Parts: sequence; structure tokens; C-alpha cells
Amino acid sequence: MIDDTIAAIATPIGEGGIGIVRISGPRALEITKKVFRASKNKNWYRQNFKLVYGYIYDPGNSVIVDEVLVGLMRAPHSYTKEDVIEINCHGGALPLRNILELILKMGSRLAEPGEFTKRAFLNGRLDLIQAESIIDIIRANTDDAMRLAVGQLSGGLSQKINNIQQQLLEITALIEANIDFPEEDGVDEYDLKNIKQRVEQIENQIKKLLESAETGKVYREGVRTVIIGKPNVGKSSLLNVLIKENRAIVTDIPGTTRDLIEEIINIGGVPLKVIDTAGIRETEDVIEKIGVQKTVESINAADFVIMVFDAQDGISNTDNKIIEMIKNKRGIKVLNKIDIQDDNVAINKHLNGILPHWPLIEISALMKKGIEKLEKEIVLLITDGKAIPRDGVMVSNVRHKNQLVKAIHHLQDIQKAISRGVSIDLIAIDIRGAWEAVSEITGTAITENIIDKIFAEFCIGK
Ligand SMILES: Nc1nc2c(ncn2[C@@H]2O[C@H](COP(=O)(O)OP(=O)(O)OP(=O)(O)O)[C@@H](O)[C@H]2O)c(=O)[nH]1
Ligand SMILES: [Mg+2]
Repeated sequence: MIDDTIAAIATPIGEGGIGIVRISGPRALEITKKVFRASKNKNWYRQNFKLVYGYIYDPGNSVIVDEVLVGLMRAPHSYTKEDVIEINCHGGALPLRNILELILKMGSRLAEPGEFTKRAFLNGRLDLIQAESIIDIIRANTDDAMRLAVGQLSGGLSQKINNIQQQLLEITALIEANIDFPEEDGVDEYDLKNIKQRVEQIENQIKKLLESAETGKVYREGVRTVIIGKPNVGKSSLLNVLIKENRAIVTDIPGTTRDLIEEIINIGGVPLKVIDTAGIRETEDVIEKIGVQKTVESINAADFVIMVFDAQDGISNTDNKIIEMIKNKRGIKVLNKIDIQDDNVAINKHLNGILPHWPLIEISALMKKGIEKLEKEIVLLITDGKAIPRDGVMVSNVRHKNQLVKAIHHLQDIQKAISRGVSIDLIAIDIRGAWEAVSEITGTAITENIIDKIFAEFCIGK
């Protein structure tokens, strides 16, 4: 039973038209009454879901703090299923902070990040998938990422997971029947076969969900993409055309870019965090050296690499060194400056020989040629050609994916055990294991530790 009342500023800090202080818990109303004077109706709190105009004042000295609108959402019809009050004040740092301080002084506790949503989960308004999707909605960078998150909030994925849980419970029932009433000569052969068949079916359903999990993750989290290559090949020019903005400095002096430049772009619905880097070469320049070091580090952290070559310059030893660093990554080769050098037969032949599993695209960053083709190819490589289904039901969260993989291991152990004729008690343990793994996804069975970890990712006031 949650018995304390929490409060936090629910809007971003900065200047805005409105700022909101949110309060949730059994004392939300009592606390608000102490600091709020409605300008007309003294019994304002008798009406649910109505905005009431008035003033927040400090009961200590009767000084007015701000002019506000107060919204009351009575339990259980609120975000947390508790009494929730939202004080809409003027959107500046001071009114918000002063109102929050007053509320805390009157007996509320400062909410931890994600604590409102955590309460919504603990009070049964949302399952864990839905709660996690809320943070995904807040952080979505593209419409597709948003659609995926909303699909999960509306319960599509939850339904599939619940269904799997249900099937596992049915198998448990079958097993228990055999443990409770053991035949003199062991487990009923028919039941064993039946169990094995059902386990196999569940395994296939989970595998199907996992098939698209990598793509789901890409839409949800985006892809860290680095643009690398020798100095002056046109990396910054490429970044600029991709983000359609003159973000990075472009000059004909090799070694122009020193710091990493990061931008988030939307290519075909995939959020791409593109990082322009310092061109890699041996250099005595102290600043450039640090830049090159940063480039190397960014390669290690990258999910995807765009390696740029210069059609005019050809391929050199430096390129070979770079290729050594990236050969185990996923990526694409880009031959730039084809406007200067249009006979690329020789260099293309050479390029086809290196990183042969990476496609090669010819572009001119300067003339904006070949960019669309490049974007299409990147999306294809990153999403494996898979789009988000219409209903948005797709596994996108790594936590969910890991739990499903765990469940599969248990299910595979069961099938092996049945083939080997292992006792039914042992099989029951693995069914339980699979059920627990799946249940942790929606949160039906989950430890407090995991719950705390999940909600710590949220922002304050959510
Ligand atoms: N003709 C032509 N010139 C280009 C093209 N792309 C880039 N350039 C020129 O090449 C020079 C280097 O471009 P940058 O984009 O600064 O190259 P970079 O790879 O970022 O260079 P560093 O930051 O020094 O590593 C500039 O003068 C660009 O205008 C292209 O497609 N065609
Ligand atoms: Mg540059």
C-alpha cells in the first residue's frame, strides 16, 4: 500500500507559457487546499475534472505566490489511480520552484524520476510494457518510433505476451495433473507428447516476435552512425547534406574537423545519430591528434559506419589502416566527388575488393547527387528491409528481447528433457522458468530491484 504523497515539477525547466506542478497520493487534495484559494467557488474540490481558477499563497505569511489553474483528478480516474492534482502556473523557473517548495513544506515528498508512472504500474493502471512505452513516446525522434511506442502503450504487445503466459499456465496445469495423480507406471505418454507439442508452438511464437526485435530496437533507440575517412574526402559535406543544414565547417584544408559533431536525423523513419569525425591521418598537430583519437573511439561505439572515399584521390595506405579498424562493423562505402572524376572504373574495382560485404554507393556531396540512393541503402541495411507493422506490435526494447531469449532457452530444455525421458518434476521447473521470464516483461512477476531500475530511466515529474 502506497501511503505517502509525492510532488514534482512536470514541465521542462525554462521559460514557457505554462508550468505544471503535479501532486499524487492520498494527501494531494488536503495539501493543495492549504495553499490554494479558488477565486469563486470555495467548494471547488467537489467537482472532478474541472480546472479551477485562483491563487497559490503561502499560508505562513499570506503572500500570493502565483495565479494558477488547478486541476483535480480523483482516484481512481487519474494517471496514477490516486488523487492527482495538477497546478498550472506561469511557466518560469521561480513560480514553479516556489509552488513546489510550498507543497513539499505542507507534507508532500519530492517524487523520484518516473515515480508517477511507477505508481500507475503498481496500482495496476498500466503493465510494464505500457509504462516503458511512455518514456519511449517522450523520447521518440521519428514518427515511426512514435507509432511503435503508441502501439505498445495501447497494449498490442502486452496482449501477445499475456497470451504466451496463458499457454504456459495451461501446460503447468497439465503437468500438475500428472504430479498429483501419478499413474502407477509414470507420466501418461499422451500428455508428454501433448506438452512437447505445446512447448514447441510457444517457442515458435516467441521466435516470431524475436525475428523483428533487432529492427524494433533500431526504430526505438536509433542507430549510432559514424562518418569516417581520410581528411578532405568530404565527410563534413556529407553530414551537411544528410541533415540539410550547414552544420559542420567545410574547407579544402585537410584536417578541418577536429571535434566530433553529432546530429540526429530521420532517414526513412529511422532515427540516425550521425557523427562527423576528424579525418584519420598521422599528424603532429596537437589538436588534430586528439580529434583523431576521438574518431577512433567513436568507431568502437558505432552501430553503423559510413566510410567515405575520394574519387579524385583514390585509395591509400591510410584507408587500409582505417579498414583494419572497421572490418567487423556493419557499414557502407561511399565514393564521393564523382562530379570531378566521373570515370571510376578502376577505383570501383579496387573498392569492391575491400570490405566486400559492404555495398558501394557513388555520390557527390557538393552537387547533392546520389544522396537519395545512399539514404535508401542505409535504411535497407539498418532495418533489414523490415518495416513497423501497422498495429505497431513489435519487440523494440532490449529488456523484453532478453526475457524472450531466456524463455526460449527454458522451452528448448524442456523439449530435450522430454526426448530424454526426464522426470516430469524437472520439466515443471523449466516451465516455471519460462513463465517467469515472460512475466517479467509485462511485470506480472518481477522483483522490486528491476522495477526501480526501469523507472529510474524516466524524467522527473513523469
Ligand atoms: N567537387 C567536389 N568537392 C567536394 C565534394 N564534397 C566535398 N568537396 C570539397 O572537398 C573539400 C573537403 O570537404 P570536407 O567536407 O571539409 O571534407 P572532410 O572529409 O570533412 O575533411 P576533414 O574534416 O578535414 O577531415 C571541400 O573543399 C569541399 O567543398 C564533392 O562531392 N565534389
Ligand atoms: Mg570535416
